[in-house]
Amino acid sequence: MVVHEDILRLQAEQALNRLAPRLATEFGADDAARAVFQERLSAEFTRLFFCLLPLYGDRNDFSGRVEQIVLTAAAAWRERPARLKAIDDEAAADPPWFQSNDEVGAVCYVDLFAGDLAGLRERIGYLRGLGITYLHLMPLLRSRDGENDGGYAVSDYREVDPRLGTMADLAALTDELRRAGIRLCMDFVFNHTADDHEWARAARSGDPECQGFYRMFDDRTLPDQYELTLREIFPDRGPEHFIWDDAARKWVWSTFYTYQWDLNFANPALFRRMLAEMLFLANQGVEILRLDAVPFVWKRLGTTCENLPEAHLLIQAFNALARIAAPALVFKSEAIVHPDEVARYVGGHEAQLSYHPVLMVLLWEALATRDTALLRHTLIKRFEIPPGSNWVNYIRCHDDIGWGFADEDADEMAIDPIGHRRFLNEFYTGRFPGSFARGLPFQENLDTGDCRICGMTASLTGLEKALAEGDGTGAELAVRRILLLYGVIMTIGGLPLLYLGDEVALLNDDHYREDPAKAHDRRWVHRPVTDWPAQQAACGDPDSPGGRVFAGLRDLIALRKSRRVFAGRRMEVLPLANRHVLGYLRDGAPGADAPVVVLGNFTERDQRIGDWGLVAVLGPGPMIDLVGGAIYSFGPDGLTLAPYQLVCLTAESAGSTS
Ligand code: OTU
Repeated sequence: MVVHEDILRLQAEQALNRLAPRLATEFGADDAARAVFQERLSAEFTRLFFCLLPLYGDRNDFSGRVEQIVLTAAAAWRERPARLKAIDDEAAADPPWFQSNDEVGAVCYVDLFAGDLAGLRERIGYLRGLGITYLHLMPLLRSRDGENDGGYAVSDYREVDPRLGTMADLAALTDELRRAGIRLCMDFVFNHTADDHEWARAARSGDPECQGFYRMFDDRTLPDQYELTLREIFPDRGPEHFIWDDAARKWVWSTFYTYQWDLNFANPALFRRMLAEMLFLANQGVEILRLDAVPFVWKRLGTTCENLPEAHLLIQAFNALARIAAPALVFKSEAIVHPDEVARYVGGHEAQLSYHPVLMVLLWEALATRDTALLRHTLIKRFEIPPGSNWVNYIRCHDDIGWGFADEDADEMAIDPIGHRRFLNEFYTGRFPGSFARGLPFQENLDTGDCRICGMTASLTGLEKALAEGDGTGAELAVRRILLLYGVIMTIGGLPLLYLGDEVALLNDDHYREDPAKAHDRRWVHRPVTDWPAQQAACGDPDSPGGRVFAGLRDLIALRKSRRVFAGRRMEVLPLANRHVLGYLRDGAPGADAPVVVLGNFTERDQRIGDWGLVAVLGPGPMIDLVGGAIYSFGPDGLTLAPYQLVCLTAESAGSTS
């Protein structure tokens, strides 16, 4: 039966009308709050309804479920503190804040970076000094004892890990950060909870309601059928995605570690409960939620259970509800999957921000191969995303690097994707002859030879090896590699995200091996503890590699902030004849600053660029490099870049404007 869209719209309208008396009761005498809520609800309701309908519309209690979901949002809006309602009013700005060149992100674990939330407050000055405006604190909610996947096994969404502080401390921190011009980003780990979350504990002791929050099975019939089409996520664990729970006497779906139990979003009651948790976090003052593991949140038999259309509807529904009850809230999707799939989560109605994993991996790829061809090809194909959204560009994060470029992109460049990934793994584990990298393999699959890479930026760019060998030239090249990679993400368009520790070139840290809760997971090698006295010494020492990186990075951040041409993501890859050099043009919007051409040399040799096309872009006169301050002229020999040099060229006459 084809149901005409008009009829569905009518149904949505009727559902909205039925809500009015319920909202009147919910808000009581608070007419002002009700009026604002009602207005936003009217604006978003049809969109919300059309997301929920395919998810839950086949249930005969559908309209009651919709009503409960909206009432949950209304309750959260009533509880939203006035100071946050004030920032909600700024949320509709066009262009949105996250497209500004003023924005620079940073990410860390609270305990590793600053001990606890009180310690973090003391580091706000440090972050400000670097120019940070967006701070992602990795999981800081209460998580299970022992192994907890770095906090990605959440035991309670409403309680901060007691070792770090309290929820009140967190809320106060968001205010203090905001006063310092920094927005707080937190993870919303919503694909799974820890196996000791109160719902999981209740499910274990037989509570049918809580059992319905997870994906639990009496026997292997369905699990065996699902397994036929699922992909291995953590190959070290083997191919299984289900764990037998003796207390519940059921098989429980767990995509990641066995103690991370996947939530069942096919159950609208669970959707509503997670909505309440999400809005609770927003009401603490968190402005950006990183949607952890988004591809996995919906499952359907006979599929890979990744990136299903329903996963998108789910996020769109959450987005619509955020627009209604916490408009300042922005989503960042964490989809580390095929680039086509990554892009599908991005947009004003879904996730306004998204990690850009393919840029990250191809920067590393270009560094290993000294060839920017695949990087350029991919950027031309894949940099574009809808208006109202932005990329979050990064070099490293707390996870491993998996070589997630598209096979078809590689094929188009006559590169064998499988062989190429094998080479990259060999290179970054330091096994490839002549490699400068000192990474570790992660989740090596002995059947396929596939693996991913762990390591700090400084260890992957050659600093660890150079220092161990007393090789001064090698250390210098490593520093330049770090600044080249960060220079690209500061200037290419999108919001750059600094992995804290990289700003002083911290190396791999082997201490995790001594902790039985961490020893099995090599990602801990790139999660070092910040040693503040050492860090401060490094920052102040312009001759140490850490000090060089710190000063260089601070200058790059200042450069980004000084020119509006680095806002947004209008970017054109230049077809330079020299494949060792990545070049792109930033020309901003009409009326913005003068155009800038960025050129980056991905090799340890001088590289000459003879493309006269550059003259057409920048004019025939002298050019100034905004990074080093030198004046360049395009002579008969073109221009020459030093090893790993990054320049931002603009016509000299435009050099002094801002
Ligand atoms: C995320 O990563 C987190 O970043 C990890 O630290 C967690 O372990 C994991 O979720 C579970 O919470 O597989 O190797 O496409 O690739 O979500 C990292 C998304 C991961 C997944 C990603 C996941």
